Amino acid sequence: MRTHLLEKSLAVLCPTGLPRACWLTFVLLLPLTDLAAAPQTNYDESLAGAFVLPDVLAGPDEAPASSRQEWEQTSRPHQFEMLEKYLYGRRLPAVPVSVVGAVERSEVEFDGAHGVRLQAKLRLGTTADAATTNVLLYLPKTTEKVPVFLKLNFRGNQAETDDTGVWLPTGWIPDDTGIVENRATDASRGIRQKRFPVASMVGRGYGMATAYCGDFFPDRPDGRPQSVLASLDRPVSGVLPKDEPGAIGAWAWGLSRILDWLVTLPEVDSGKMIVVGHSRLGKTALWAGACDQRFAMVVSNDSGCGGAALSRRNFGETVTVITKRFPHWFCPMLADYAGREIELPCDQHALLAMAAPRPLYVASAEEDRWADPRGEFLAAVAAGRAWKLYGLTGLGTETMPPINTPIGETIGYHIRNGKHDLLPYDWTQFADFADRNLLKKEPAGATEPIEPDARGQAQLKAFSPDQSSLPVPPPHGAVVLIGPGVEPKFTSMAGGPIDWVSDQDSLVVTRTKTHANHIVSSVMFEDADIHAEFMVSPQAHGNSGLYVHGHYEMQIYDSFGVKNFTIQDEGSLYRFAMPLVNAARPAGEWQVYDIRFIAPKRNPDGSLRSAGTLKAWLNGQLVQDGVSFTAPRSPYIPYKHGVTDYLRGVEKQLQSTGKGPLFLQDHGSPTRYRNVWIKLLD
Ligand code: GTR
Repeated sequence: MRTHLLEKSLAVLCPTGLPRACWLTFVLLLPLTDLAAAPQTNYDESLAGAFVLPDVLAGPDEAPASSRQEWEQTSRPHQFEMLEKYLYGRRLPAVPVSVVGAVERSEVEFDGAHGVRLQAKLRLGTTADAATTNVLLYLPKTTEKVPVFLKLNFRGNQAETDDTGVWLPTGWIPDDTGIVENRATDASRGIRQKRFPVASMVGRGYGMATAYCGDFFPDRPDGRPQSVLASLDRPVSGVLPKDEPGAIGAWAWGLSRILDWLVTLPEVDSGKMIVVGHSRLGKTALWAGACDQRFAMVVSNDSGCGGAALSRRNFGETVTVITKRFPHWFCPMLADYAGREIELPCDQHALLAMAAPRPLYVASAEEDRWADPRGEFLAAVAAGRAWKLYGLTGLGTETMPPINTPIGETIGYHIRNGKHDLLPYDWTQFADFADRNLLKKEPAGATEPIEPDARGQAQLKAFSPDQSSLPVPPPHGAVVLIGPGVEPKFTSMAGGPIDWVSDQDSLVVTRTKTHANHIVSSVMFEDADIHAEFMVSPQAHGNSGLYVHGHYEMQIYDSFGVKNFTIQDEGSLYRFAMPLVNAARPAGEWQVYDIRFIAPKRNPDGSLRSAGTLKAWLNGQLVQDGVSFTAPRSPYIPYKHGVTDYLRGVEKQLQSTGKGPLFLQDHGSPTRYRNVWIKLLD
């Protein structure tokens, strides 16, 4: 068994594919890193240390489970017990959950899509001092039962959305924007809404539920007396038992109590409830999924130390640091292992293995080194043995994937570019994974047409692009017009090769005096979602633009900070529609447009069938909200100014088929473009 164990760990330690013998020598020659002596946070992969992981399949007699029965009856309970004893404290008992007053139900509209909002105040227990929590739930409008994502939040439900109908919490919340002297005000509405993309998730058929973690345990070292633990008759002061649960135990218990209520709702598919959490609440989601197997899928986002990341790796946050800074999160026993991680009888792969055989998703972020992305990936690799007992493939690889490349079968994983955060990109991957694993269907991209509505019209999914972190990876099915390693899919105005300057992954406008050296996409489309990242130059006002079909120009201009902005500033549909806000960034910074363009439609006799519309986001803000038009709107058009034979042909084709190109405009300024992609909607 020893050899087997060592080999297993080596597989975890050397995912780069070096010959095993070479790693064996390496491991045997290297003394185990003395983590206690590590003076500072280590971010050097070569100093992360070598270690042997405890056998995740081991039962109390150390024999590993060799079947799912042995796992369920012996090894899983043993591994669970160790996680209780050394990390999270004993699982708290269930209590009866009741609704205080009535459930509030309201119809809501987001981005043109209809949904339902439910709010309920839940009483947790029957005693006079029983705690309460406010649950916020959004559901799609459908007669079918829906799967629901449930997550706790950090700043109250009002912070997760700008929906003014959401109840303001009254309890203690850490100070933040709009949270004044630890109390929520209206100004805190929506401060964390990017972490809870209701419109797009509800548009995909998922319910979205949330509650404030502080309802169960205020997140501070002295929060215990105000926590649910008091009403559950647990000690809240003095020397605590070593295996006494802390905030993570209380938060996980809270998730289960919310689940008790959610599964009673007729709109909800009780067998498809997904627990998700970010950071400390990602650790919590994993522990909730371990404690409560009614959660059908478990999602950890950037959960790091004490979450998905292996504690034996000396990289980023350590047990020493976390138990000092956050003594209230874990049970007191964990602090005894500060600097002695190597002696912990279990490691975090055991926490991940608790989700088996259910689908598990682990997400990391490239710049979130504190959470140790590689340690999270390696834990997912090592946990895979539990799924294997069910004949299931976990990640299906031991090689860490490149940035923004989701992988895995029953265990999903991605490492996104950017920082420690929960972003729409992460949510898209969770929903794609849930589509495949829970709903057993191929994911429909967020902008794909969906089923025809009652009038037989194809409806489009709600449009709310992710502009949170640049560059934004092209979604499934997008055609990349400018991108790394891609030959630009543009021609000159004459239909020949372009002369714009290629610089790394970007293209820079080659200026002409006549301002007519535009480039013309070789991809033609009728309706499309268009994504373009650009950087304006201070020269010639940074003037450029995205001419959709050559007739509608989303303006690019050096408009940063302009107060009295006009119909010619950045964000405008040039000389036709004002920007809703000035969202322009300074010259020299990368900016991003996402445009949903629906072309006007004509009958065969040329008469108008339906107007066109355009919706656009600039740098995370909506600048055009469905402006409609029936005829070309740009005063300068490439079919007139600087026209060529090639463009005469393009114009003819546009008239007969409704399909045209995207032009990137030369207006005398060396604007830089990168990561331009287009998703056809026709
Ligand atoms: C950090 C902590 C991490 C992580 C994070 C968060 O300060 O060190 O373990 O949980 O907080 O929850 O945002």
